[in-house]
This record gives sequence, C-alpha cells and structure tokens, in this order.
Amino acid sequence: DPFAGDPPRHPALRVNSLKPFNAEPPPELLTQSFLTPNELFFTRNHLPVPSVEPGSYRLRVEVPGGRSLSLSLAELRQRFPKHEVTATLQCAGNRRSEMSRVRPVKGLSWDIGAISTARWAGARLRDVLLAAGLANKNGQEWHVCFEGLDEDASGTRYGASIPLERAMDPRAEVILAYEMNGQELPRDHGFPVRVVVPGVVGARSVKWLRSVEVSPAESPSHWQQNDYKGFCPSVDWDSVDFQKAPAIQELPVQSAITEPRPGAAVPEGEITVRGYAWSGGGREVIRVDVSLDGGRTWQEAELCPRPQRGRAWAWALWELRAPVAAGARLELVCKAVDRGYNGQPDSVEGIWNLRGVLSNAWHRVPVTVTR
Ligand code: MTE
Ligand code: MO
Repeated sequence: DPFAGDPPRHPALRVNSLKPFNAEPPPELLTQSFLTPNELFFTRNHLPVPSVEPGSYRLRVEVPGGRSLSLSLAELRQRFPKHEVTATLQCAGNRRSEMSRVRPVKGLSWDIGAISTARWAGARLRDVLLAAGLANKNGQEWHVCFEGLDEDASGTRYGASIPLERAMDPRAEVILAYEMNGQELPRDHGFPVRVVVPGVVGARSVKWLRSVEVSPAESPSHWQQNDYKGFCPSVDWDSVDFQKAPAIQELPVQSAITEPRPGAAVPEGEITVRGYAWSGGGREVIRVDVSLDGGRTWQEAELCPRPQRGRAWAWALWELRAPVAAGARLELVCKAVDRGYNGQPDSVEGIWNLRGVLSNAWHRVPVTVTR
C-alpha cells in the first residue's frame, strides 16, 4: 500500500477520498477563526504523502544561464530573509458538488470547504531565483516550474507552474514556505517546503517541493496541461481540447454561507447567517450581499475587520443578523463583490464545465424557521 506512510489526521475532517487523502473541514468550523487551524486546513493530495528526512532534504533550483543551486533546509532558512504572508488557498474544485447536481462532472465531490487560510512564512521565491543568477527576462513570457517529491507507481511526480513575472514581482509575495501558522509545515501540507502563490488557484502551490526550474514553457505536468482549465458548458469528454484553454491562475470572486446549513430548522426571532468571501489576484472583497428570499431582496452583510494591510490575499469572514418569523421557509443566498466590481453568477447552469472547476455561483441555502 503506497499510502501506508500517510500521516494521522483530525477526526473532524470530512473525507472525500482516503487514498489519496482529500478532506475538508465541516463548514461551521471553517469560519470559526480567521486563520484555519493546521489540523483542520483542507487537504488536497493527488498522490501518497512523501516521507522526507529534513536533514538530507535538498531543493534543486535551475535557472538558464545561471548556476544551479542545491539548498538544504538550513540554507533556505538562513540565506534568505523570512517573509510572512497571510493567504487563503482555494482548490479549483471547491463547491464542485453543486455543479454535479446540474449534470455529472469528473472530480472529487467537494462541498464548500476546499478553502482555508493560514499565515505562511518562508523565503521569497524572487530572492532564491536572484541568488541562482536569474538574468533579466524582461518582456519574455517565461515560467517557473515546480515539481513535488510525491510520485505515483510509474515515477510521475506532481508539478505545476506560474508565470515568471508573478514569481519576480515583490508585490505578488510568492514564497517557498517552511512554516504554517507559526509551526513547521504539517506533512499533509508539504513538509518541509511548499510553494505558496497568494491569490492563485491552490494547484500551483506545490507541496513537498523538490525542484524549481525557470523555463520558456509552462510545466509539462498533466495538472498544468490537461487539468485545471475552464470550458464552455457544451464541451464534453469527446470534444474537449485542453490545449485550447489557458491554465487557471488567478481565481474569480467566491463566497459561501457556512451557517446555517442547508435544510436546517432555525428558531424564530433573529437569524445569524455566517460565511466567507474571497477573490483571486489580491482583489479585496468590498461587499457581501445576503438575501433571505432567494434573491428578490438583499441586505449588506457585515465584514469582519481585515487584519492585514496591502493586498487582500486572505478571505473576509462576514455575518448578517436579521429578524425571522416562525413558519417561514427561507432561501438564504450570498454573493460577494471584489475591488474590481466583479460579481458572482446567479446560477450554476451557465458556468457548468466537465471538470467542475470554478464553481462560484450565488450560494443558496434553504432553511425553515420554527417556533
Ligand atoms: N503539491 C503536490 N506536490 N501534490 C499535490 O497533490 N495538490 C495541489 C496543491 N499542491 C498538490 C500540491 C492542489 S490541487 C491544491 S488545491 C493544494 O495543493 C492544496 O493544498 P493543501 O492540501 O495544503 O490544502
Ligand atoms: Mo486543487
């Protein structure tokens, strides 16, 4: 069993697949704190968790025309200033289960919890690439390819890439993280080193980082080339051409209701609706609108104060309290607006796609009010 060496996990996690391990926290725990506790952070593994002996760990860095580096964990910690960034990671498949209800899709059936937030710390990728002697690639659309230490039986490793421009932009804050919420990275989240690409789909934040390579082409990996792309609702598995669509990088604006849960009976008097909202590219969420009547009338939710300055790499948690009368059947709905005034689509039908990615329609939660 290639998964026999996987680490123990928290019993509260909702498991979507055991081997490889994929799990999300229950919605009501997700928004209990701004930073998701490490043991509750959603986990998305494609392969067995590698066992890494930290003393013999080396990170290979390859830059064309530069010198190749082989960095130990101690060198990564000592040679480069430690940079901290609070960032939300979201899987492209978050809320996929709502898409499958319209028409079946291929992929893990995530509910609304394939998203979590942590304070990450590590070396800036930019600093590491400069130390490797990266020459000026101005005006050229190069890429930084990452490979993980996790591999399947045939030796194929997880890989992904981001544009070099993002890697080198100091304001993009891409780091090679060795800490998560003040602790060393847990095994499920990439011990000893992972990439964290704020504002970008989780798939590019490669865990158990083995190598970093600057290249004129995107990563040749399956997960960069033939997955994590969006398509027209009419495209099916016979007609799909993965080379036609760009790889997902920044994600669209997203929000969901974490409390109450669909089908809940809430007591009359005052209802409290809670949830999260987030947008890709560091675009701050400026507003969350909530409806109690399926979208006919709206109220503005209260956003919890944002603890950090600069770009909004992390989600906003929000809350709305409203009076409700016994006997009512409510359809709670939420939708967020980001700094670019981008909104969410009102229904799933128009954004349905065969892989079930980018599922960000208005989130709808039916509840009844009891005496
Ligand atoms: N990195 C490696 N090496 N292997 C993986 O399977 N999964 C990716 C990404 N990095 C993955 C990986 C995907 S699809 C996501 S959404 C995030 O890791 C999830 O990170 P997490 O498990 O820490 O939440
Ligand atoms: Mo993902």
